[in-house]
Amino acid sequence: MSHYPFQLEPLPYACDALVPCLGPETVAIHHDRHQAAYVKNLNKALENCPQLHRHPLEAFLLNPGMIPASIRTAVCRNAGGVYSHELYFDGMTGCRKSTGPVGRLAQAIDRCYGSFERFRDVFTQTALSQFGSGWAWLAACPDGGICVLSTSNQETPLSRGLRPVLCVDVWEHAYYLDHQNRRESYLDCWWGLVDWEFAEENFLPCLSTPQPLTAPALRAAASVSERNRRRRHLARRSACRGQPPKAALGPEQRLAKFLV
Ligand code: MN3
Repeated sequence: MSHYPFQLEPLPYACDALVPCLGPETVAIHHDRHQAAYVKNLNKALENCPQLHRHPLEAFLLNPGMIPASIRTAVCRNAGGVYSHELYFDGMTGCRKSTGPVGRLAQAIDRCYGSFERFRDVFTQTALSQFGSGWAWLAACPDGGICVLSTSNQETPLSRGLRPVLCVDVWEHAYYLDHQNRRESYLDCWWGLVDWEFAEENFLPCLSTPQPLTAPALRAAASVSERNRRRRHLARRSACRGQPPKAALGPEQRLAKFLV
């Protein structure tokens, strides 16, 4: 998640890779318009504050007190938007098949919730009961366990000292074109897209990073997640080989297709 100026991370799959759960129009608008706007507005908010330019994204969310009061709200909202959307898009499988929880995360789910079915039920209910715009999260707790929570707007679990492992966007823009107001229908098919290997990659560093979260620990975790992302994108690109080459279209071309 690097540092200023932040870039719009490309989608790790073609924008039609999540069909039928999420159509290409939903994914293209969500990534190329919504996520892009958070990146742009975050850079704009930080523009005249060079002392913040070396910090990773997570640092703003973990320690908002270091941001001058005049830009704190803008930085936190937009940094939260960038952070959450990267985790959300990376957390879906695209061309690969979703497997179900794996490794240490699968063990933690069983230990904390008794079974995957029970965990899924708690997570779904949490996502459904988030009133208005927000997110549902699977997060790692300081005691090595996991928990499920929802947040409003662009707040992330980092502000509560929890490490995000997986998230789902329940703002209506994430699903309205495909599911209208039926959030339950969106969540139901989202479970079939979850990339559990990605979630496990996020969870493992939480078990070894010293708690409570500190800026150096976060920086180390951020560089691990950056390396993981690069590796994952390469793996996905090769998994998607042979699929229609829609990912080759740039954002503006993709949107032009839908918005004529
Ligand atoms: Mn969104």
